[in-house]
Amino acid sequence: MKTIDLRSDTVTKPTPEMRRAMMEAEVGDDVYGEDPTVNRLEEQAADVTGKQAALFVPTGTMGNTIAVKLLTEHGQEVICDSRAHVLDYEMSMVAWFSGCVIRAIPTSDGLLSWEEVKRLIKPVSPYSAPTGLIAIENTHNMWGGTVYPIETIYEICDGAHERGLKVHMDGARIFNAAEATGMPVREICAPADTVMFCLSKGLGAPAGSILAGPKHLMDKGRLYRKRLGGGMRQVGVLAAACLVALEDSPKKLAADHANARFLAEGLARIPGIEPRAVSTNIVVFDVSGTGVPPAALSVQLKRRGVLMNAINDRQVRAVTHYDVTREDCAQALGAVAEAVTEAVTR
Ligand code: TLP
Repeated sequence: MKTIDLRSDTVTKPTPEMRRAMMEAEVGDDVYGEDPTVNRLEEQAADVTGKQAALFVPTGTMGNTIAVKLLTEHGQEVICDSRAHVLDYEMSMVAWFSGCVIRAIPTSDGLLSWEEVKRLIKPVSPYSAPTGLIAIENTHNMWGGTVYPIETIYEICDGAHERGLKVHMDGARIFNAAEATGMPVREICAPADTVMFCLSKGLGAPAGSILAGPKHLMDKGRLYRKRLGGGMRQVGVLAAACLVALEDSPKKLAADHANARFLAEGLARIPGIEPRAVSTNIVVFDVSGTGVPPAALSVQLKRRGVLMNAINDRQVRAVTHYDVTREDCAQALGAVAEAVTEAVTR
């Protein structure tokens, strides 16, 4: 039985083209800046984001960690939404590596507004930690792949810059935002000081992310990357797959988005299940109305060859990607309906 893995788009396997490129990659020692394939990837990533320079990092977490370090001083506050990846899933690296605390804003969709941010900005004073940075997540993972309207990004960035603050965009899935809005990536992240995006999620590379921003910051970021253990030597073998991902994969995202909508429509027909509106490739759905706890549902689905993660005590997340087809999604819907009915009638 084929396992239908909807736990995340991180599970995508490299395509035959990526594997071929990996095998043929020209490599050198990237710590000396001598890996031609990494250098090419960094140039293309700078171009696609419209930033002066880019840095190839092993993970999105390392990209965010370096960005926060570059844009803050020890003892400052970082404003983000209360379910941000930097807050909930990065093992307190904001505190651990940058010595900052987070000021979280509760939202109903993961998207901050300048009105909310403005109220929480703190000046230097003898009491409070001054605000240094605003981190925005686009698309927003745990709220179901929600997308920032471009006006909101400008309002936040312009407002922050007027006050001498920086903005980092956690754009792990910025290509999904580009697909959803029809805007080029470079326009979406233009007003942010730095942007991180992942090649290892919907774009399908086996590993690798990019941090992009001003050249002087990326030069400094290279040192932080080494300090964090991210000097990866002949890593052109990975960069080669990332170049293919950058070139080939964005055009596949429309199908992922359509599959996510199909999943959500089907889930909405199952009594007791309430999916959030879908904008990209992530479906977050509330199962509390079924009486089946999310973790139990996840176990039941696994027995039926379908993998989805419970993300809290009410919600389950399903993420579409190029390794799941429309038929797989239909089968996954059948498995959810069956698991719920079985639990209810037992
Ligand atoms: N997200 C993963 C898990 O860590 C939750 C997933 O399965 O979705 N920013 C955002 C918005 C992310 O969703 C992720 C990974 C990261 C950063 C970190 O990327 P990696 O896993 O490469 O460190």
